[in-house]
Amino acid sequence: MKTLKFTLLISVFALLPMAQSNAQKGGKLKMWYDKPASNWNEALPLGNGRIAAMVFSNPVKEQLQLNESSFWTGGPSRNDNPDGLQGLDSIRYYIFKGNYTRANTLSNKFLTAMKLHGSMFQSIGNLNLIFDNTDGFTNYYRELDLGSAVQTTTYQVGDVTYKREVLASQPDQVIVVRLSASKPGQLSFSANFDSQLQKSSTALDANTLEMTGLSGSHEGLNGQVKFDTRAKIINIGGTTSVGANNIKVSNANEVVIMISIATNFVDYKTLTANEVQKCTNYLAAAQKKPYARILKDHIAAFQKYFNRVSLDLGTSPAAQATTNERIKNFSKSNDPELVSMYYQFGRYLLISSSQPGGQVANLQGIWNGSNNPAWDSKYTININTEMNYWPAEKSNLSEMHEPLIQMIKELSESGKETAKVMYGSNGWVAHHNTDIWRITGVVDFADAGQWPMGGAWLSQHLWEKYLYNGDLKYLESVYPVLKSACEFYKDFLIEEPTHKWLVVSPSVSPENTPIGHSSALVAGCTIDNQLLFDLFTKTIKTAKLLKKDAAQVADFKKILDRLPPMQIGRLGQLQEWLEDWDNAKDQNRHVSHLYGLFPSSQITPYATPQLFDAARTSLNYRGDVSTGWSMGWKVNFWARLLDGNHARKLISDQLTLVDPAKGGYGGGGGTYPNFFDAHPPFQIDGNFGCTSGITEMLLQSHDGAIDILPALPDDWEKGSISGLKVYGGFEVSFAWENNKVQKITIKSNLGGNCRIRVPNELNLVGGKALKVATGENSNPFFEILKVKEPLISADAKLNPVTQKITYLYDLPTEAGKVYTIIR
Ligand code: FUC
Repeated sequence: MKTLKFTLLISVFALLPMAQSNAQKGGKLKMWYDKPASNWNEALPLGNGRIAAMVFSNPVKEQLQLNESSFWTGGPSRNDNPDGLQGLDSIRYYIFKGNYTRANTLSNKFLTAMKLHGSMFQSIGNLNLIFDNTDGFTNYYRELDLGSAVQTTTYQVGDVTYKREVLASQPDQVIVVRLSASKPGQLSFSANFDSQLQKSSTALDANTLEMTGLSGSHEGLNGQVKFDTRAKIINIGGTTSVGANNIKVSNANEVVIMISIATNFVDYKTLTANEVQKCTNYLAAAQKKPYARILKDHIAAFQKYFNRVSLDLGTSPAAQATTNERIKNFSKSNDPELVSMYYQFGRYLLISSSQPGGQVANLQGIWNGSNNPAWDSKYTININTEMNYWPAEKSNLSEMHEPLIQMIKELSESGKETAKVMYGSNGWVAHHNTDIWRITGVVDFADAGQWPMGGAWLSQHLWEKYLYNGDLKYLESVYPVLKSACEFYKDFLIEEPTHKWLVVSPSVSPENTPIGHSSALVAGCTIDNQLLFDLFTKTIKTAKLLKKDAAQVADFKKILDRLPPMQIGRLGQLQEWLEDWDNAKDQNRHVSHLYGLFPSSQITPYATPQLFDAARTSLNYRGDVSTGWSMGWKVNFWARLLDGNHARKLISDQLTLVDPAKGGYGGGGGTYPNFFDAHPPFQIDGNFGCTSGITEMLLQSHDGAIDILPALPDDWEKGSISGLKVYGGFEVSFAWENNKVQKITIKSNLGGNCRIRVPNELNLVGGKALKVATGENSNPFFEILKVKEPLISADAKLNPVTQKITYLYDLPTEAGKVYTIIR
């Protein structure tokens, strides 16, 4: 098929690709490499929230490993153990008797799912482009520009320079590859699809490839998700011809390939969409637009979110090296710009893997090359899924939070039956895992899965979102979910014999067995009590704000009053369990009892100094180096403990290069060459956790004020950040020098008192003095939670909590106005 046209020829040569000069390599927001990816953890991720690609950028063979967010094994399913009620009383009996082993056996028998432990997120397959004329390529360069979400590769063969650009467009719902060369007629390659799950892979015509397939079966549940994927090859110059299951392009000047993917997924209960129709519709619409237009619209849609926040921590000569070298050198060099790029990479990943109306970012976001991924690449909701969304509101990506809010609503539907069938309770419950089918039963085994608190943790996001947007209509839409979560615990909580507190039983402190015990199963562990304190407090607040359910509020209040207080144990630590079982040698990656420190704000330096000190002691025992997500969490912890240097140390631990060839599972987490967090293996939560943690080092708003530079490490003495969001709807930008705040700009979206805490004295612009703050903050979004006084072991030795010198100011604001404060 000949398509050479004079006008198009002109446009091609106007865009002649050039080899990258040294000055063009890298840049503030560009990850770059001087070699093609030799494995998946070197390939670069693109995504539009629904479809995604890992791009390998090999001149000889380009590989785009493709994902679609609804392509999971199995189909609509549930996994409640119907025998739950038969075993519940005995399990509880044995727990209170201290026979945890017996309780564990019974729990596995009566409560753990009988068959289904969650479906797996799978790979669609690959689009492969096998090129002629690539022998002896030179001047190789590839980059991912985080500022535009475009991946580019350039290389030279002889006197011809080749260029590839790849993007995943949100407005046009296609992945687009543009190939060009500095001389006409130089592009010759063959293109094909492959997949382990394919049913067919054919060339429909000389310009269209199609592959269809079906998701895999797992745990006896047949795969029911069908996909259709098509690649449209639009060549300028040259010819195309059809092979067995491929298309051969010869001597083209330029080629644009549009890839469309669709499945039959409608929602977690329904698989009736026509994937072929959807796939062709996306493609037909995209094809009407020239590449330049698709590129422009893609960049605009991406930057609408991405450009809201910019971070500058300074630069250094270390920033000249390739990204993999920089990660390798990080602990030995001064490379603050790698931190700001890593920070923005987290925001880039959230925009690319979680878009309104789409699926929640899973354990690998939306990027998975395996059909049997670690932990099924599903949703672990005893920390990991929540962590994915920690940066959403604060780093001004509120829209990206929506898929999670939707998933919580759906879990509140499916979890109702679980509550009834397994525990005979009202309301809804979810345990420590879920998947695209919104299963809410107990997966794996009791020591990990018997945690009926996944819904309680997720529900915190519903209220948290409100603290940023102040939108009562939104709050009203999620109130039934909060109320129903409380109703579950109202029925499910039982009285523990010693103090007559109300506790959750059976449960576990996520994935941690007290040293010396043979089972993790317990009653009333600290994280459960903290989660319930938050859940009931926030639900009561919501009901009051919405003027609803006064009688229920009174009931909820009684429950709140009977929850256990936090306890400080004999080692001066925050107790992880109801009993003082903590062990100074316990270095488990989960630090669940510190949920109260972060993401919750029950433990703060100003309101609860004893608990603050105990949390710090616990964290010191736990140690620093761990899996990727655990280190990401610890960055947040140390930021909340106002220790910027320790938080900075954890960032350094996290930015330790992990060799992708090593594989396996383990505690030595870090970062792969493509910046993906290594659990290992790849798990995206560590990326998101660290982005949240860096924000927390620079800005916090949970402790009664907007705290600016609460945990600045000594070596970030100069910098600026703009566009962050805090409680009360404020948008905050500021710059600092010599570790002192120079200038703050605050946009008030909701009005109300703006209380700021800063490390040095400041004035309003124009010389007007700021009012020194007194008393409680009148802004209700900054209300400090009043937790019970802790119980403290007689053996505990507490350390003093010394406060840094800070200045506290009040600034009355009006909605829509911007305020500038200077030194
Ligand atoms: C829990 C964690 C693991 C991993 C997995 C997805 O089992 O303990 O470290 O994050 O979830």
